[in-house]
Amino acid sequence: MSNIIGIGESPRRKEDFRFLTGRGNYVADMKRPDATVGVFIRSQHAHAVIRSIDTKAALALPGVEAILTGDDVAADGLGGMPCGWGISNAEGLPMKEPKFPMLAQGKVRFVGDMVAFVVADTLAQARAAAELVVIDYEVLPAVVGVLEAVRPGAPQLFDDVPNNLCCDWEMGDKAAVAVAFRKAAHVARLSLVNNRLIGNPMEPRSAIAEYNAGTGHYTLWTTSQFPHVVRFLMAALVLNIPEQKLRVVAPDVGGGFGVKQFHYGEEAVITWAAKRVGRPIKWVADRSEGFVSDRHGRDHVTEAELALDENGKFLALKVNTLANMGAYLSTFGPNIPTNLYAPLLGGVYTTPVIYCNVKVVFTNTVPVDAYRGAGRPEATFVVERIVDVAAAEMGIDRVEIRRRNIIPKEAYPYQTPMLVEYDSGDPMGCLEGALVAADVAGFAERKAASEREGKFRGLGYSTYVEACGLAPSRFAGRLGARGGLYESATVRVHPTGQVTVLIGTHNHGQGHETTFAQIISEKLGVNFENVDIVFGDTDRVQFGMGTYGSRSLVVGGAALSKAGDKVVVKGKKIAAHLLEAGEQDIEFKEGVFSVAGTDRSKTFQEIAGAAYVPHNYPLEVLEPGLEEQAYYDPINFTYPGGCHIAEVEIDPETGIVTLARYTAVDDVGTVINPMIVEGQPHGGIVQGVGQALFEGAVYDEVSGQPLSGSFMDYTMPRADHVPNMNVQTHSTLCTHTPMGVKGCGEVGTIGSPAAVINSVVDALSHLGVQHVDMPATPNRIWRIIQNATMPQAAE
Ligand code: MCN
Repeated sequence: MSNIIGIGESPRRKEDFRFLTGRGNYVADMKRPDATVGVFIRSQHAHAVIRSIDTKAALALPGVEAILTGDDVAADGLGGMPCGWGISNAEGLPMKEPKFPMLAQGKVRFVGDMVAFVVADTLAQARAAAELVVIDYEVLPAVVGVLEAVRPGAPQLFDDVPNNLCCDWEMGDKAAVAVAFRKAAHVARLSLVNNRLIGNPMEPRSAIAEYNAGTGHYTLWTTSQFPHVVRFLMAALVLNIPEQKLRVVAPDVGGGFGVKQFHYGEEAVITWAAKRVGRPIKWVADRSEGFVSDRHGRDHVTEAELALDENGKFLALKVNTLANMGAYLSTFGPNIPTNLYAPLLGGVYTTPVIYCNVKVVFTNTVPVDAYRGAGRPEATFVVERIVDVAAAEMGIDRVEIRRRNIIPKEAYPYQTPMLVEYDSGDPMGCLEGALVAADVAGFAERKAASEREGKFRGLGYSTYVEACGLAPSRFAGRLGARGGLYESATVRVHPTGQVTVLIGTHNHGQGHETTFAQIISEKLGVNFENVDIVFGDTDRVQFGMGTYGSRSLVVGGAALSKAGDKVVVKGKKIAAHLLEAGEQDIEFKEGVFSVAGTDRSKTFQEIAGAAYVPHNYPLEVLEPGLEEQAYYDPINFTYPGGCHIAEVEIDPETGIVTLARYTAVDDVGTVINPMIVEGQPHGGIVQGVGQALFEGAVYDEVSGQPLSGSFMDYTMPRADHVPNMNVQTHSTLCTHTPMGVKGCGEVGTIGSPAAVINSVVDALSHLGVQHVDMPATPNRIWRIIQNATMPQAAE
């Protein structure tokens, strides 16, 4: 029976059966024969010189195989951890790029920095040995905040990085902005902090490494979003081993959210150590280790100014940001607060000139890199907050000021002043749709009802745009990317007509096994259950760039679509031969090749069979087999956008903010699977609500100790923190992706923090409150209310 499930349908997710029945294949559950266990010894100091490391007593313990330190790394002449993106300042001078050793050499620079690696027969033995390693530190003063790090006299992390400044980066037309500000009728100003976040995917990072002395091959199983990139970086730049002798497998991964899209030192150390020890090694991070070693996200301090004319039209935007890089440059680190941030400062508005300066700064904290949204939530937060500040100061309604400045649908494609050109969009349509969906008309009544109970109620808007589908390689190359950003797919049609897809993206929760199967089921007319999606294994899948930046459908899906087209082209050649017709006369529809205008036809299965049983085959013009591969490099980003409306209720007695209603109308282009396109924003919105109301990585400013190193001190949002959300789409088609698709994986985290904080500020606006920094915890809100009503009480 035919079961073609195509674009626009919502079948059950293929992958869920194995997850829901406990059959997932996670690294921590894997067992290798004769495996040892590895434990990292991490610095408990934020900044210190390593005077000596004494491993003698530890090595004497039973079961201990090896204890490796930075000296061993240096003795083997190995490289440091590479950064995949190089930025430069306005004069073209490259960023400061200090060495990031696999294991600390001479100095530690954050709590969690790796000092030694202990390998033993069992976890208990490895931990016992780690306890006996004596490390003599000379503790140095530490600096954790960006403002403090660039002050004269601040502790210096690296001798050759003056003022801890990695790069003084800029984008936009500074002179034109200055001219526009001189003409402004009003200037709105805002200082804000974008709080540091810890991703906390459900599955902690883990790895198993194995070396085969017979063949010289290494295998690394790792919790990664991009196994091919890990293989390339590790083989070519870190361990200097032949790339073809290294297999990297990223099997089922229990959530990534960006945290697993970097090449981590742990991966390199364990692979290197596996050869030295001569046995497989397994390392599984515990949750506390994740807090101080998973890359953190966000952490900006920003001053923004918006110039407006007397009618509330935006004339210019000026943004100065200090971005925290942590102690070292992670794989994408410097790219996030610069190239993924400044180009989106135009938002959905016609602001004609923009200037952005970003000081990228080293501090004694965990390295900072991409976390879901990566740069774009930060940009959206700046823009959507300052628009609200301007509206309040000028006495213009917040929807009205947006209407006056939003790019009209007819103006697309729209060239922004910050490099990017939005190909399509309808932000006004999203706004109008969201106003209805959120029942904004009924807000006054709901507010009055809250007031009767002594509560404050607020409504917040975020009309946002983002750039996803990373990335046009040419564009990225101009901006400092040290690699390409295309994607690859192979469609392997078996003799039975069943299909295996090999794709370079990685599925760690987004439903690729379902949506990619839908694309092929529709394109080839093959039953949905007869399409399998394979990813995450460098020995099985051709080189691919992996998953991040909501690129899997836009870039990977496009490669897949192209490869599927090639299969159809070849199928037509085979059909023409079998049906004794001209190739141009062959039509293909719903799995059947037919000669136009006749009843002569062959099914897809018959064609596949013939491809592998080429009796009577014109071999001089047709090769046997039916397998096609395509690489796709986009010509532009895609620009999903939309309008999010949050409604909160605040209890002034406790400061607790309750998210009462949440509405999102997102433009994600063609929707492949409506159920997944509802689920992705759901998850993203909850993460954005987490940033706005609960989460924040905090360090002690003097010692550099993390103060939020466990779930006791770092609040993740829970199911009862969010209401039923109203998530809808209002799509315009992307003009350059094969299926008109735009990404949807990050829209939730990008749109929501501003919507939530704008609603919190609205709820407190009668107290004269103009801004609230994230997270809007009960403590913070209670103090704000106390300060506004009884100034002395908050002290
Ligand atoms: N999709 C669709 N129609 C569209 C757009 C997308 O049906 N118009 C489908 C896609 O086919 C895919 C899913 O929606 O099944 C998400 O697609 P896409 O926007 O391409 O995003 P990616 O698959 O590249 O996922 C990455 C993105 C990012 S950057 C983070 S971080 C993230 C996220 O998505 N991490 C996640 N969503 C996550 N979801 C889960 N469960 N776990 C994570 O770690």
